[in-house]
Amino acid sequence: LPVDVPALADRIEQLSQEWEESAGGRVMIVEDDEELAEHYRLVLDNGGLKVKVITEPSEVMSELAEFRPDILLMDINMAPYSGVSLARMVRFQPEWLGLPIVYLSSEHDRDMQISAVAQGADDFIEKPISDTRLVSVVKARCTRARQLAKLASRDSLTGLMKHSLIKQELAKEFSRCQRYGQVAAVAMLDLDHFKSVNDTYGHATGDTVIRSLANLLRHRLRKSDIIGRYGGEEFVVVLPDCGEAQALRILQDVCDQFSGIVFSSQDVEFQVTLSAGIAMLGAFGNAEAALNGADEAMYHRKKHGRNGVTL
Ligand code: GH3
Ligand code: MG
Ligand code: MG
Ligand code: MG
Repeated sequence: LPVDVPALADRIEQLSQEWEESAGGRVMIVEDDEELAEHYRLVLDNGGLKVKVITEPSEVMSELAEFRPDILLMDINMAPYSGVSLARMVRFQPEWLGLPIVYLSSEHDRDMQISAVAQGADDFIEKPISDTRLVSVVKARCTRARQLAKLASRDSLTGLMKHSLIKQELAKEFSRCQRYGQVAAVAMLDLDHFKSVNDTYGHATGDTVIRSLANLLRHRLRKSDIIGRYGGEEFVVVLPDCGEAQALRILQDVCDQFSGIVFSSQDVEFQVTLSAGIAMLGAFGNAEAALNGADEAMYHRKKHGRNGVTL
């Protein structure tokens, strides 16, 4: 087989970068043997992972919510508990449906191992396991879990953050502003008369328009700005370290540039405008209220002429 050496080198480079990204991966270990648990903790900690050891199985559910691991490593026999029923319990929560669960057990019976995995886990590692192998398996799974979570939080049409992630990021920015007394703005953007764009040119063309705005935002805004598709034809942007005048200038610029784009559908050319509302985070008691403020400002703009920005 011919081997494409440069491509292979690129791939190896990419893989080692992913490996680096797994640093700080979060591992929860449920193990009733305290000495063994401490050993795993040391090994994984030395591998650059953040580790939480649970020796009391009944605490797993509450600790999960607190620690939010990327992977759960579990013993099977923890009298009077069974790891299998614990895994089933974890899986019963929609929130933890995608959490990798790996058994780490000295159970040698193959049928037992297969049945244990079938009941809600991802894999079974038979003890003893070498330290290097443990670190490598856990890191690989952490990397994959993080990549999946990242993918799941992105909108498939535009690649922008989805509703849930943008709200999370806005809340983070809000507390940063409160803590350090910084200024930041949040803006809500909504396409004007978009229903008629769809009705006239079709949904596929409508999708192109939505993607164009996403691309414009990506190019026009700073790397540190947070951009999300809030809903169908609604976008939210968060501008850290940004005062009123600057926020107005940026959003007005986005508005102008967007209205200048000429779309075409079956040889008919058309343009689309947008309305935006801005709120300064510092003027509100919480992130949710600031977002409502931006929404109200946007509706104000809709009522007073569209194609522009209101603060
Ligand atoms: P306004 O200026 O008041 O915002 O009018 P509008 O027509 O834009 O507002 P409305 O909320 O009534 O309509 C939004 C439209 O956006 C309706 C829906 O079909 C369309 N839409 C939502 N999501 C998508 C999408 O993913 N793709 C396409 N093509 N259209 C979408
Ligand atoms: Mg045990
Ligand atoms: Mg709308
Ligand atoms: Mg609209």
